[in-house]
Amino acid sequence: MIPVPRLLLVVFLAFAAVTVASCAPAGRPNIIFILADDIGYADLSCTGGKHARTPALDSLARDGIRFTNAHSPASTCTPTRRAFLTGTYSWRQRPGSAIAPGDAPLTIPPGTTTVASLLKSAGFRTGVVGKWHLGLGPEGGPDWNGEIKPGPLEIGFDHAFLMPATGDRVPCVYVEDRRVVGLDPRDPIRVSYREKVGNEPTGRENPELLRLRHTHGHDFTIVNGVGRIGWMTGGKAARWKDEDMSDTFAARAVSFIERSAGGPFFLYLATHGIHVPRVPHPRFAGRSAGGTRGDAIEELDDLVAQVLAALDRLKLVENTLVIFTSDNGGVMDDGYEDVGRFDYHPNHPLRGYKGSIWEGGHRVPFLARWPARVPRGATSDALIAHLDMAATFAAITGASVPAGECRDSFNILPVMLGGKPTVPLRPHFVAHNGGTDGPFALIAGDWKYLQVSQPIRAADTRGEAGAKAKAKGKAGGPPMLVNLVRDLGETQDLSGKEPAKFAEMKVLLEKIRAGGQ
Ligand SMILES: [Ca+2]
Repeated sequence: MIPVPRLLLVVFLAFAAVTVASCAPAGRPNIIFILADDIGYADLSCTGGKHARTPALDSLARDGIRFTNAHSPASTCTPTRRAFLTGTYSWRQRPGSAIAPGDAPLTIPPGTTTVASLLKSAGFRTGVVGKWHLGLGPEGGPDWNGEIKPGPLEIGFDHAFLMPATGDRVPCVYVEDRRVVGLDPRDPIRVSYREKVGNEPTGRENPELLRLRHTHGHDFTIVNGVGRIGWMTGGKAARWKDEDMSDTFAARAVSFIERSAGGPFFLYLATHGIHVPRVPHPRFAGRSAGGTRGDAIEELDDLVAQVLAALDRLKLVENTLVIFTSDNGGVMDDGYEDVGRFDYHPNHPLRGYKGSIWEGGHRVPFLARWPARVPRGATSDALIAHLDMAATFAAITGASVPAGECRDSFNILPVMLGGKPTVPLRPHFVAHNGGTDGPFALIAGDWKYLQVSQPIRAADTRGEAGAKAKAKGKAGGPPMLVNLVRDLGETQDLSGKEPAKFAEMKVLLEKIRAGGQ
């Protein structure tokens, strides 16, 4: 039996907890930011896709707002993720804006303001689950067999469950907080991106051992029957199974939500779906109308469904902001024979793919559901970017952004809540494909200036069948000016017809690149 003084204390604390909860600002939601990988503009049913069914994602669009002019900060993975977390273009930051190797050191220095550190300072419990690809550890790279530090826990996250880099890069293990999960110390991990380590088979030397063949690259160490980029040895007990990865991330996300249900919490859920290698769980194999790539989309939708079901079960739907978007545009063949049918364009009606400064490289689906505040079934053509989450989340939660930090982030909350401001909240957006020195493109108002025109990659041309994008363009071709309102497919260069606008956009891009807004 509980002694009376302790019983009184328990009753008081329970009352205090209820009082605090009921006094919390009504506008302070939990926030879940789901960043899918390589999902294109037309890959969801609710954005016009016919090659996969996405009922969970469609429900977000139906019950929230769908943006049609949202942009990933780059058209490749690492720079987009860094820009999202820091609210600053990746090309402004050291050590440059390349795609990080799997053994790179942490690319966001501790002390940098991030979306996570902002929300943590506002009293949120913060977690990241899924693909990291921002480097880990100190200069020289992480110690996979020891404490992996610095990492997400040093830049604002309370908890992390990660794939360190990408599914096609070694090491093929998960990291929880600062340790490799399930590592047997008698079988230490060694990783190299310079030379072969250990004597395990590689895709190049032993292609007969592959269950998924590569189309280019991806012929280093074979893990789980798939050739990867980079060499690894050891850590056998810790290695992931590709087909279980989506369910693993879903379970870890749900577990974090359950543990944080007292709120408020922030979850950055970075899916592996649908990056290569696409190896969906057997329950999705052959299920879609779009081959293996379509199956991977349906698996991704199922991951989102598991998260939404947990919110429903925990009665957190009403005051949780759930955002779904992609880290760059869609791509078909990205190195493995895991595509299936080619009779659709993942970014229709946009031109180009992942890795391009055409709209197909960076204009992506963007859905936001928050029943307490965001109107149901709304659409918005306001220009927004993942960079804007820092300022927007700060506005929602009352967190204050330190001076000089998150400098490319605009508060887009008014348009997320259904408003239609007469002056754009984000006046412009600079697209790039990942290189620190460009090429860049600038969107401002109806116009887009491209520093160079780029080709449609030969490997992707089969995916063009359903698209109208047939513009001419050569690698390193001359700068272009297009009108996105009249010509979303970027087929007509108006630089000759609109020389004043062309010059104005060129100068504005130079100004922003030099540090201005
Ligand atoms: Ca990506």
